[in-house]
Amino acid sequence: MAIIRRSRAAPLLALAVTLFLLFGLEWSVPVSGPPTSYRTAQKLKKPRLHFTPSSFNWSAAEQWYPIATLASLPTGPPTQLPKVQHEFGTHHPRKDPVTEARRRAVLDAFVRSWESYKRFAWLEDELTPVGAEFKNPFGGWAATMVDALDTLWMMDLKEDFYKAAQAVVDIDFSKTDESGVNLFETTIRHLGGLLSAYDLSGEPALLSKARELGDMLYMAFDTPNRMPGFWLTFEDAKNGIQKAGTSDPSAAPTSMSMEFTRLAQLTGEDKYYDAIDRVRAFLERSQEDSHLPGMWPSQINFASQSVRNVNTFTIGALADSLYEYLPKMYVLLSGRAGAKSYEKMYRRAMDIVADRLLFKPMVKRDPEDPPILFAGTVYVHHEAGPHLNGEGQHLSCFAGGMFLLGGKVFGIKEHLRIGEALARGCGWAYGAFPTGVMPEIFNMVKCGAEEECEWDEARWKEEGGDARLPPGFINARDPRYILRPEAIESIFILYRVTGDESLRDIAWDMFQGIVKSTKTQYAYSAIADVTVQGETRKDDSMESFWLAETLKYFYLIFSPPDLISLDEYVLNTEAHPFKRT
Ligand code: DMJ
Repeated sequence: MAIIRRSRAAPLLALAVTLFLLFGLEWSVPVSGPPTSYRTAQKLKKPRLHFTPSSFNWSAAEQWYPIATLASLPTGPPTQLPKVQHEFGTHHPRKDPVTEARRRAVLDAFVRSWESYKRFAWLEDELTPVGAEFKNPFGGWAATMVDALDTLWMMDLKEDFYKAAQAVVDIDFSKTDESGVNLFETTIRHLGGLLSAYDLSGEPALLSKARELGDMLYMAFDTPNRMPGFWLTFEDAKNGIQKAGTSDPSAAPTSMSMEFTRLAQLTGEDKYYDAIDRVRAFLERSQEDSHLPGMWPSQINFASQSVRNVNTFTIGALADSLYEYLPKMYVLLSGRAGAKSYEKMYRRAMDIVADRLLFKPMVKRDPEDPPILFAGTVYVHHEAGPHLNGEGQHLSCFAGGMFLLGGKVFGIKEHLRIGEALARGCGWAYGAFPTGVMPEIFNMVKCGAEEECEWDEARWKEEGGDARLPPGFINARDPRYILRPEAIESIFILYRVTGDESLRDIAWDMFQGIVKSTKTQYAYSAIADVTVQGETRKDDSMESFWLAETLKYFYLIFSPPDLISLDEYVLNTEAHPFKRT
């Protein structure tokens, strides 16, 4: 390469300064082209956002356990997958007054929460909705703002979108009071939020910020066996002393696949895909090795790559999005090479879930009403074998949507039936409690496999039921509601899949229950107990998923079905839509 002399360098420098003044720093972080088959339609003539790089460049950091050959992102033409959404047709009532009023009510709840976040917690992670202060559980990088960007876009709050997005692309991810970050949460909330905001707006600065964050998170894979730990500790990463965890939630390292795949698709960089493909290969290798072959336990030893250390099997807390991402990865890869592995794992795991984890509860309902199901937890005992505990969780309510998506894309009718019954189960449980909201964790009387399962008051009481709980429930072990989205998520997907308009009434009842029992002077708050009559106790917490997920799903169900069509987008576990390409 020729040496640039001083005299010849001056005009080049002048050009560089001019470019800097015109386009900010964007030009200094080139985004390489994605493979043709993943190119998105958007090309902005005049981007509005100006990217500011963080003060530490992780892409230049040393890899202590480098990789000889990278697995490449599958290319080639996509497979035409079956349609996910119901054929709504042109006669669909796009803006009937009732639905429109409901959509506006959701919008108002969002704006109320967002305005208080702006006023009291701008650029902080979370608003405290009772005290009108803030807290920073996720590194202090504006978790609520990053998480809410795509909702702002969908709700057509564009001016707020651009103000927030500019603040987000100015975030310095190298500045935090913490020594490290929660890898899973930062991936699903921050990286997922940035990628979907880019997919919707086409603003290149958002992709540059996503890439910069991706480079930081990628460092977590720099361990002896390339399995990431639960925390990304910055000094450990810089000094090459990271190790995978010995008992980490199985969902954590396994649900970075969508975000890293989308980042690889958009940047053309195989390293992001390679990182998560090694985790996929481990899951595939170990699927039959656990105490409940076909499923992975709630915690995994990623360091020794053993799935035999724990005997608990659930699709709720700790494990949920491991399963959720199996069909979603197939969709994100549009069935290309590599996607088959996700289909195979999904089919096998769901056979076990259907056989072992799902149960029909014994409840007082009209036998003519559509069937309902819940997902419990299986403990595999050394001698007695698997035992199903009829413990439901709000977190496992996402499963209705998962079965519906899997049922559609893989053409499995039984999964459509199961998905509907699971979604309806959660919707029904909301209505069963006096607040109109279901608890975080609860136990129900299980029906036997074959029996008719008619209401039996004596049996309910024998198993621990009493008048303080709705019939059929025997405890509310964790009676909180923390503004979670999973129940409305599945009802929304069921609506988009079936077009059944009565689901919007169910959603409206759920929304009213939530608003009534969580409203504070400034926004909405997690509550201590959904089983109470009258006033609820507020826990002064509003996690970012309230704006990113819960209100988004409510808004979408009352919007025309082509707003974020499930045939064009696939949503990550934080409800961030990624473009299907
Ligand atoms: C969100 O962060 C995600 O949906 C995650 O998968 C589970 N927990 C919360 C919402 O409940």
